[in-house]
Amino acid sequence: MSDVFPVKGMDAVVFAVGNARQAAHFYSTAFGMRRVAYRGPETGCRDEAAHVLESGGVRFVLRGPVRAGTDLGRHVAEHGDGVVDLSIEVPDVEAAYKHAVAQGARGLEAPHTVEDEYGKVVLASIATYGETRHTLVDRSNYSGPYLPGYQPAEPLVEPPAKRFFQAIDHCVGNVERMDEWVDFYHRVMGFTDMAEFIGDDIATEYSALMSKVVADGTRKVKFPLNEPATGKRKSQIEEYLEFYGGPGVQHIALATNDILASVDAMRAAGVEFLDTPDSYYEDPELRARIGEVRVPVEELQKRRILVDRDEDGYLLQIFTKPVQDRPTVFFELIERHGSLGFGKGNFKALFEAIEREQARRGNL
Ligand code: TYF
Ligand code: FE
Repeated sequence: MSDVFPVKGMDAVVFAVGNARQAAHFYSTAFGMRRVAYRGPETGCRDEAAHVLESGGVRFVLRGPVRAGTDLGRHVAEHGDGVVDLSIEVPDVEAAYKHAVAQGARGLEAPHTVEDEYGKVVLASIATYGETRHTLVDRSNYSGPYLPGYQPAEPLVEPPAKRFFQAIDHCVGNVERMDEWVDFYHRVMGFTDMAEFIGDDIATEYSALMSKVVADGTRKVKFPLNEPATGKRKSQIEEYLEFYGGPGVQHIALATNDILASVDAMRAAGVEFLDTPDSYYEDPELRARIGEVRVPVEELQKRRILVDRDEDGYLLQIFTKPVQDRPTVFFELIERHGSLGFGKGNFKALFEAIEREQARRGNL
């Protein structure tokens, strides 16, 4: 069967923020990322400043308005800091865009080529949930640090000797109607369901949400989609939708090969992670289910790292608290050892931790 929408992987996560310089500093110091490119008034871009940061194969672009009256500024005023674009690298932008639009996607920018001294990039954009978009990128004929118009830039601080993460594992959207967007990714991108989903039963038991995961055929691009459900208390997804002002990206999961070292370094730099009670680690049922992992459970417990196992292997994961004032975007660190799941066995502990934070904010 031929893939109707071949993808190479995630190209970038593009954030709209109130102050790109300070955000770039945060992701440099607290996430160990290296600044590689910049565009702004100094390079002839009059309305915004944008810093491009990398960690292995992860690329973040932080865009902030530098003057009044811009649409970017309006976006930040409405949603707070958030993700505006989950860019996807594709081998053929023209074909991908054509397929997407024929399948009912709303086209935002038709395919076009941009070039500078480093070569050519083909770009097109389609709309997804809320005000989020997917830019489709073909950079196979480009050698610059990001896109034409961006100039190479020095790191903002000396990057750590060992990076904290090296790939985007998955990008999660909070939406009002999950099945509508699951269907969108099926139709528009030819994505298929991954096994794991949270049905109504689990949803009402400990947290009011439903979730399904769609992914491309190679499983390089994975998009879980969450919908609020009516439970005993206010859904964490409802809280997001209220404070973000509609659907948007909830969390970005970053793949690491040393979650212990990364958590230690990020905590030392001031990143706050969700707490997990000691009872989680002392539960004999968990101990039995988890079996042997690469470190003693005490090392995980010390850091509040969660562990889950399925038929394919295990995974270690931990979640930050929201990284801006609004209770919206957060991050996950994930270290996979065979497991292709999303930590289903941790949903109860995780959702209870999220609900404790919701309660602290007075939103439960
Ligand atoms: O991406 C996932 O599915 C996991 C679990 O609000 C999860 O990281 C699901 C919903 C949620 C937070 C985490
Ligand atoms: Fe996740």
